[in-house]
Amino acid sequence: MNREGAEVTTVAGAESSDIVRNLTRWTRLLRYDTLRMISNADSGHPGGCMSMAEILTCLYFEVMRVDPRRPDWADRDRFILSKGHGAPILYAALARKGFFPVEELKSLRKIGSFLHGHPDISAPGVDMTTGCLGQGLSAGVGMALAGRHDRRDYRVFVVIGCGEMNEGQLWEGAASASHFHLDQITVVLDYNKLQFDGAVDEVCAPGDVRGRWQSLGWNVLEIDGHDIPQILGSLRQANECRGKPTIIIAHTIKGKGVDFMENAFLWHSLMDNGLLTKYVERMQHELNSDPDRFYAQCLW
Ligand SMILES: Cc1ncc(C[n+]2csc(CCOP(=O)(O)OP(=O)(O)O)c2C)c(N)n1
Ligand SMILES: [Mg+2]
Repeated sequence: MNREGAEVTTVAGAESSDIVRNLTRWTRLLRYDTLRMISNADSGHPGGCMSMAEILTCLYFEVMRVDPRRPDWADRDRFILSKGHGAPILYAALARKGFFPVEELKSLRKIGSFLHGHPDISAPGVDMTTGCLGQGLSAGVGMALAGRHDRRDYRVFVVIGCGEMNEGQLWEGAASASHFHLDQITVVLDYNKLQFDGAVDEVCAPGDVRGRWQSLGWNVLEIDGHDIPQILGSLRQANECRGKPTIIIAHTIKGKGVDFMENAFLWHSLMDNGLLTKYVERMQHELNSDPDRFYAQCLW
């Protein structure tokens, strides 16, 4: 049973293939929304959005307890996109979940829009303003301590990037989450091995990533971050872990799903909008001609 009294679905088994198929569809749509938004805004960070598409889909469409009609609901699970430059795919997930109309996605980075280049709490469903790397986990620790104080059972999910591990404040948050036994915190590391201007190992090597978190007392899980059953399984394991926070080291590919973007660090930011716009048009055409009418009804 889950916290709302409903039967918990298991990762393996007949019914789970429906769940996986459904989540795969949402992931594809979020990728489309994100690329379209960035192409429309002529600005943004596509590579790091593509690498966490499956992770965000699983969180918003299967795991997190949220209610789009009540974005300020006190018992909602909290989500912090600590790698705030990945905002477009968070906005796509929030819009598709129903926090605001999908039409709003057109306003990314436009004057007057609440869809800023980096997440801001003025957007419905955004729990924390981010963009300055390294701060999200500290904010998550505060939220988890507040939940404990108020005797609420919400969970706190934080997505961090691998270049973000260069930020000292991240490790202050990691140490305090463990010190206070905040088992309601789950961090997902989008470990795509690239950051802004090259490979993380060349810019400033993070060292033994698993060992660093373990040494601070964290429960450490390691998965393929594009494998939906593995993501679901690890998130459920994290929810069941008691006495310590969990980090899921999700091995991913920057730019995943877009041939010219995969593992190309220059696509951290928008490299060539002509190329991206053509790709989005092709993607739109493919989704439109998909036998699954689901996509045709969702395009914008
Ligand atoms: C404190 C701070 N320093 C520098 C930046 C500029 N910056 C934006 S994204 C980025 C690279 C982040 O790499 P990573 O965490 O691996 O993100 P991903 O590969 O998932 O996009 C940098 C250095 C920033 N946003 N905040
Ligand atoms: Mg990275």
